[in-house]
Amino acid sequence: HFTMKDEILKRFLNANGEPISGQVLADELQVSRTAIWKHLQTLKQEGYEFETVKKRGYKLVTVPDKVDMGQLQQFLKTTRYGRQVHYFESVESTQLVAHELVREGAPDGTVIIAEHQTAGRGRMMREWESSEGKGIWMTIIIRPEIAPHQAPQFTLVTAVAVVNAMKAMFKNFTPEIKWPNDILIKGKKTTGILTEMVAEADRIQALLIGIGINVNQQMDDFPEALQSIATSIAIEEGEPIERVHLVANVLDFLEHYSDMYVKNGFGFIKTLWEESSGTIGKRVKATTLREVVEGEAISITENGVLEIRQANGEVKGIYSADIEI
Ligand code: BT5
Repeated sequence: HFTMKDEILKRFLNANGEPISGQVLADELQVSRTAIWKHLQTLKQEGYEFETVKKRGYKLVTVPDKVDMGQLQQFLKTTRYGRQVHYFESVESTQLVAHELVREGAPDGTVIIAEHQTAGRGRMMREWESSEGKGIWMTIIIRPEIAPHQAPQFTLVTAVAVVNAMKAMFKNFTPEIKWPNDILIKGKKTTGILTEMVAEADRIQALLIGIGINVNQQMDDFPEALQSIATSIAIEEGEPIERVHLVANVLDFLEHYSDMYVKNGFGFIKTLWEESSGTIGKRVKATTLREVVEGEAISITENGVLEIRQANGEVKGIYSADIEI
């Protein structure tokens, strides 16, 4: 939640390195100077550094590379998404925290974000490698007015939001969506999406959209088993990235697209999805829980189902699978 400390931080960030008087802050925020000083001590413990400027107050000289509430509010343009943030240095999985918060009634757009996950997970309880401070490991709780069977479409809505946020920010590579939940750069995975749902028979209570984005890893930060299949934005862009900008952009796009989706249906998402798809037109092998389907990926349907034309001409619709291209 947005606290007094966040408000103080926001003012220092907005001041662009100019000093702010402790007395002015105290007057404006209607607290004592001691209270201001205590909040500054807490911020120091979090890695922010201040200098005292004689007769003029304090100035912010070092901002840690963190995706905390105070910094995020600087860049957000959303009305709901990311307006409530639960920030952690380390958690098992932001999905688990999100499930708890859903039970407690967390509002639409609540974000859980962690610098490090000790038990990050992918689909079907696979492991998701979430190295400390290098990626974006977050879950967004959303409460859209849709039927449970529409939930898988939100994986595609999210993929389009992430891919377009990346395209708006980075010029040295072109990210592609791999159906259903990956974003690849030059064929290597940079983002995975995990959509979970809490629902009654006919009504969604909440979707828990987990997004893992490799941002500032170098190749040797990845475990060996991932080095041939994973990459990060910094590797592909050629320079380190301020994660908080990307988080804000992803949330902006996601709020916009999910609102449009709820209002107007899947049609325009499908168009955006096709624009960034690295799957359509390719020969693929889809492994579902029941079977293996091989052929050409020809389209996604209005429901987000992937259609594959097999060698015998028969077209099969795939609802969920692992895809090899
Ligand atoms: C996914 O699963 O791609 C969904 C990943 C979702 C992660 C986010 S992080 C925030 C939130 N909290 C969580 O605990 N999870 C979500 P899937 O399609 O099943 O892919 C999993 C496979 O990707 C693994 O079996 C590995 O092969 C590979 N993998 C694991 N970590 C990776 C990484 N950091 N980068 C690229 N590939 C990875």
